[in-house]
Amino acid sequence: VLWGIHMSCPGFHHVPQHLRCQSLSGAGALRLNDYDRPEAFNFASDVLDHWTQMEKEGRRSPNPALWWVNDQGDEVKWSFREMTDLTRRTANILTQACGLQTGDRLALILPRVPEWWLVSVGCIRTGVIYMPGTTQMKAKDILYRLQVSGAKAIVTTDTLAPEVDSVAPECPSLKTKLLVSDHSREGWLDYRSLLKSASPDHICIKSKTLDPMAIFFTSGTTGFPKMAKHSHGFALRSYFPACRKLLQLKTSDIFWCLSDTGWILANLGCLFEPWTAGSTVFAHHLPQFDPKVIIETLFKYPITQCLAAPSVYRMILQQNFASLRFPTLEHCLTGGEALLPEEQEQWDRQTGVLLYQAYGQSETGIACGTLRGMKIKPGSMGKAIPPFDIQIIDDKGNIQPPNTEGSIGIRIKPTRPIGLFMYYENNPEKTAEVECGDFYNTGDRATVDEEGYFWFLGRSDDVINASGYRIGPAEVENALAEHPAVAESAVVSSPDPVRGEVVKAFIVLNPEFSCRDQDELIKELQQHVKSVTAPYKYPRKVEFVSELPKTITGKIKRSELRKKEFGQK
Ligand code: BCO
Repeated sequence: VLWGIHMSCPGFHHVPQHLRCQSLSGAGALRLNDYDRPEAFNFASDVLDHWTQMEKEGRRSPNPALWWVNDQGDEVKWSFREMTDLTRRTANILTQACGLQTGDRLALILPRVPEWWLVSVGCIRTGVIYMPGTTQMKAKDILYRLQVSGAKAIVTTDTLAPEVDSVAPECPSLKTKLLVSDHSREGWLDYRSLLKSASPDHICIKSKTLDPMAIFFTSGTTGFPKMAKHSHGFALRSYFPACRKLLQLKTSDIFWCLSDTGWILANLGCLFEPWTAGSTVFAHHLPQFDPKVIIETLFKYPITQCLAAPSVYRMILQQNFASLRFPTLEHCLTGGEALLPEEQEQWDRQTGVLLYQAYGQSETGIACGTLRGMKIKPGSMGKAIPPFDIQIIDDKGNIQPPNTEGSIGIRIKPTRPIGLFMYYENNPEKTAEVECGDFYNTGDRATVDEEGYFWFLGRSDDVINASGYRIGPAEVENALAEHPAVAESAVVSSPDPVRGEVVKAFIVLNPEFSCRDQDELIKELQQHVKSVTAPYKYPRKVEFVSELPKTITGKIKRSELRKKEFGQK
């Protein structure tokens, strides 16, 4: 198995002299200010290998770089030296066994297994553009991603391999299927065997900061998810002093980010933020979400900081445990959906730990937040984090005064800040659509107060944010349309005490289904959606209606339905 590999750690590639810094205070070897734009940067060689060198020189505590556990009592603890070794081996697998080159795309669909870290960093070493995706995806979701991206390779486990095989013939670009498993499968390369025999010698690419690194799929109101493309600068942003203040991580910290590996939040919380600071990344396999397991884990392991979606904290609070005083927990951060002030206060009361909020999207990473130690205003998502200049704008890009509702805009002119997505791949129309004057328009509505704190209000379009998932209504409506009972549907967001918001479907039935038992039919439709697309999108609420509200041109008025759900006029 992986963790039995002997370490050899060959020649270490030094951090470029111009980026070196004498005093190391929690961050790695780069010395930058918030607005620097170094020409070259690579997270693997500039950050990971830096900490490996620190370990070798005895200048970092013996805490592991990655500490992974599962429900069966298995544990993996890898040092930075081991991470360097294993990710270099992985880089060689990608370029040699898989035949991939810099700029090729790889779909990375792995659960929280140690190999997720190895393949992500292996891609960064080689310049292969990785595209994380949730393991909840079904064959159709995977097919779309492989086709639209022209991916040359996919990495996944036994669970999804049959789904991939069912669509692979329709993906002419797909040349390599890499399996992370203890078993082999016909037509697939066996990652674990290859890792054992791969060479640990690899020379990291010299990536420019603005060279592409990763693609995150992100949902919109219409059509299929867009490809938000990020440069290596996305990882560099974790290095900027303002970003370091968000968590103030130290090498002794043990940081647990609970996000699914398919989301940008996991890239930040499981890779860039903690490792830039030389901290330990803690990970629990958690194949099925269970708040009790999270509570037990926070009691059992010396975790000092935690990052999760508000729904996770909410679900923990709703467990009614006798005590939530976790012995080592010092700092908690949340983001991905709105959090109510009373929930923030309840977390503080029950755990004795403040819950800080941040805000971001797949396009932005963490854009604003309440930095550790900064005054918390319950319900606010904090202040802009440089180099992002965030303003509330109107639909022409004019900056609005404090306490005026508008869209959250991130300044992109005259200079697009490091860390913001580059563009939507193959989609100049959508890229242009989100440009508004001098700003990138996030599509999220908010106000800002006189002290610069942002207050989230909701989406300006029909996109649904259910328990931290961004869901396009059309994706759910298309899935429903495949069921014979559905004549037409409109999908909107609806308030929910546990998940903040959930997906609700208003459905007009085909006449032959109108006398079916309604509860049974709802379950069947929900099951149907779960079977044809990633189940997190399924409508948790369903209402059968005789007709849908429409404009005179026949367009469904989702906003009318949504307003009704939220008790607005
Ligand atoms: O609730 P149900 O049981 O009816 O259905 C659940 C699952 O049981 C089911 N499911 C999951 N995997 C399945 C499956 N069914 C069939 N096959 C599978 N392979 O489907 C439903 C999934 O819904 P869920 O994931 O919302 O539910 P769950 O398991 O209760 O998880 C709760 C949360 C809170 C852990 C989950 O919703 C979550 O992880 N939310 C956070 C998402 C997140 O990380 N967002 C951040 C995005 S990045 C960002 O916002 C930018 C910030 C900088």
